[in-house]
Amino acid sequence: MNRTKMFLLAAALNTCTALASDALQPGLVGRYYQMPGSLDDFPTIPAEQKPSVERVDKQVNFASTQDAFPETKLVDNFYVNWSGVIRVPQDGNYTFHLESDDGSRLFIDGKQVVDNGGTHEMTEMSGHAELTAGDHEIKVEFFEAEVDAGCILSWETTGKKKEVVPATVLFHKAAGGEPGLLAEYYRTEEGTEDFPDFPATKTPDLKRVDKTINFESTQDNWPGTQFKDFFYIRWTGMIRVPADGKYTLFLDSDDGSRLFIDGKLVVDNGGAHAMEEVSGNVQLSAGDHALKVEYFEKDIDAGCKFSWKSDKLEKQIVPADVLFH
Ligand SMILES: [Ca+2]
Ligand SMILES: [Ca+2]
Ligand SMILES: [Ca+2]
Ligand SMILES: [Ca+2]
Repeated sequence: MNRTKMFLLAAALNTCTALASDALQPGLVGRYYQMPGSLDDFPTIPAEQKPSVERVDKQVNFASTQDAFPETKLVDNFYVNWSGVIRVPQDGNYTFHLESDDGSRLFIDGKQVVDNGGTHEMTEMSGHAELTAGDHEIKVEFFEAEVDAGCILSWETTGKKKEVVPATVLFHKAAGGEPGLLAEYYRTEEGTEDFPDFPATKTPDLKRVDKTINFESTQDNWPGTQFKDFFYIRWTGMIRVPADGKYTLFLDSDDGSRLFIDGKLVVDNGGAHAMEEVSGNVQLSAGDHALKVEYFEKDIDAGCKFSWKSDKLEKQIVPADVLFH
C-alpha cells in the first residue's frame, strides 16, 4: 500500500471513530450523592451540587449489603441517580421490577413506571410499559437511609422470562469528546536530550489518537510509527475521574516524561534516562480534568507508561474508558 492510500485509509478510520463516538457508550451514568443529614425519601439535588461519585454502571444490580455500596465509601444516607438509554429489542408490553432497600423508582421517557418509594427492607415493586423497539430514555432513582442497601432492576416480556436488565441494552451519551488522547509526534534534532521548546503552532510530523499511554520499552520504531530516536510526543485531552479523592499518578519512561493536570505539573520524570518510574500525588474531584503528558526519546530504548492508583483503585494503566479529547 502506498503512502497516499495509507493516508486515505487513516482518514477514513478517523471518520469512523468520530461517527462511532457520537453514538452511545455502554452502561448508565450513576451519580452518587452523600447526603448531609438522615434521609427518608428521595432528596431534591440542587443543579449545582456535584456528585460524590460519578461513574458508569453497566447494570443496576446491587445486592443488599450493610457495608459500603460497591466500590464507593457510601454506607448510609445517600442517593443515586442512574440515567441513560435502554435499547428495547422489540415492540411489546414490558414489566419492570425494582427491588430495593430503601426506596427506588423508575422512569422511562419521563414517565414513572415503578414506584418503590419509602424506607423499607429489600422489597420488589413492579410496573408495566408499552414500548416500541429502539432506544428509550431511562432513569432510576434510589436512596438508602441506613443499615442494608441494595437496588436491582429487572424486566420481563412475552417470550422472555424475568432477568436483571442486561448490560447489552443499557447505554449513555458520552459526556465529553471522543475516546482517547490526541497524540502529536514531532521529530527532534539529533542530540536533543530534553523536552523541546516548540511553538504551539508547530505542525506535528504525525497526529493520531492513542487510547492509552502504554508503550513498553523498545529499540525498534515506536509502535505504529517510523520514529526511532530523537522524537517528542505531546498527549492532550481529558481524564474522567470516577470519584473525589487523592490519586497517585505514575509515569514510567525512557527517556523523559512529565504530566500536567488542569495546567499544574503533577509528575516530573524529566531528563535522559533508562526506563524509570516517577509518581506524583494530586487531590481530584469527580469529573473531567484537563490532561497533558509530554515525552521525549533521545536514543536507544524508548517507552512510556501512564498508571494511576487511589484508595479505591489498584495500581493500573490508566484505562481507555477514562481518556478523551
Ligand atoms: Ca447502609
Ligand atoms: Ca436501608
Ligand atoms: Ca530509540
Ligand atoms: Ca532512550
